[in-house]
Amino acid sequence: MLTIYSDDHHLHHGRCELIDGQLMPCFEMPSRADHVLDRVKHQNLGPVEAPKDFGLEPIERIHSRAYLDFFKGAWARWAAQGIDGDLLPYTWPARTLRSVIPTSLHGQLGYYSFDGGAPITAGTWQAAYSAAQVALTAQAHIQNGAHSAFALCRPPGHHAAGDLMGGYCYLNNAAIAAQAFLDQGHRKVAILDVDYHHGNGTQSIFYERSDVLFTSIHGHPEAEFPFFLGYADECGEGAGEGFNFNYPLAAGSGWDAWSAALEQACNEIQRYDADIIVVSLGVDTFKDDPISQFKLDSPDYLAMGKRIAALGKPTLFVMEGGYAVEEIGINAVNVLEGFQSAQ
Ligand code: OKP
Ligand code: ZN
Repeated sequence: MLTIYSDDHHLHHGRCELIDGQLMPCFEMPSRADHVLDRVKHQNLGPVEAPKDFGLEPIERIHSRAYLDFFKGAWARWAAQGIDGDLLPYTWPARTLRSVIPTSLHGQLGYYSFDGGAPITAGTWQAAYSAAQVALTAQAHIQNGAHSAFALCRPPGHHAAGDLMGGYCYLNNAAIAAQAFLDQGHRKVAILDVDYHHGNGTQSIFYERSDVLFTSIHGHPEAEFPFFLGYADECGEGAGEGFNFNYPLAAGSGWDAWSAALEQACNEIQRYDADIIVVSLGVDTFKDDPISQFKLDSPDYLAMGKRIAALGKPTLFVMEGGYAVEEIGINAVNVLEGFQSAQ
C-alpha cells in the first residue's frame, strides 16, 4: 500500500492545551506522525511518497473562503501584536450571544472555532494545507486505479467543519478527499470514522447529503468530547436523512462491543453500496491512550483492517487521532496490514 507523507507536519507544534484545569503540553504532537512513518518503513508496508499540490480549489469544496482566509492570515495578525504564545480562542458565540462576525482577531477566532483545543502557531496553516494535499494525493492514487492508499495526515481533520476549527483539527482531510472522489465521477462515498472521538466536523459537512454516508464509532458524547454531537439519534436531515449512523459506546468498551458496532457500520456501508470507502483512521481507541477510554489492544487493529477489507471496495485510509505515541505506529499500521492480508 502506498503511503503519502509530508514533513511539513513538523511546522505545527502547539505548545499547550487546557486539561483538568492545567496547561499541559499538547497531546497532538509531531512525534505522532514520525512514529507512524517509522512503522510504515519498518514493516515495508510499501512506498512512501510526498504529496502533489492540488491547490486550494478542492479544499474550498469543503471549507468556506472566509474561514480559509481567516485561518491563513491569523498568525501574521497575531505576530504583529508582538505576543509570544500560541493563538488560542477564549470566547465563543454561545447561546445568548450573537453570531455576528467580529472584526477583531480574537472575535474572529471565537467565531471560527468551537473549542480551545486547536492552537494556531506560525506553521499551522502550512502544516494543515499540506495534510490536505496528502489526503488529496492519496485520493488521486485510488482514483487512478489503486485499491487502497494511506494518507499519513497531521494535523488530523475530522472535528473541523466547513467554517470551524477545534479538537486539534483545522482542515477536514477525510471530507476533502471524499468530495474529490465525488467531483471526479464517483456517486457514493462511505466514510467510516473509527477514531475514539465522534467526527462532528465530518458529520456536519455531509449531514444533509445522500452522496456521502457517514458512520462513526466513538465514546458516548454524554461523557466524552465533543459532547454536543455524536448521539445515535442523529440520522441526517433533508436529503441526508438515513445517511448518518452514529455508534456511541460506553467508556471501558473493548473489542467485543467495538467490533459489534463495526459490524453494524459495515452492514450499513454494504447496504448503501458505496463506490469508495474513506476511513478516518484514529487509533486512540487503544487501551493505553492517555486521553481516551476504550480498551482495544494492538492485535485488534489487524482484525479491524481485515473487516474493512471484506467490504471489497477501494479504500482510502486517512490518519486522525491516537496519542499513545509509542504504540500509534504499531496500531495504525496493523489496520493497514490487516487490510492488505485480506486482499
Ligand atoms: C482529536 B481526535 C481541550 C481538550 C479536549 C480534545 C480531543 C480532541 C481529539 N484542551 N480534547 O479526535 O483524536
Ligand atoms: Zn480522537
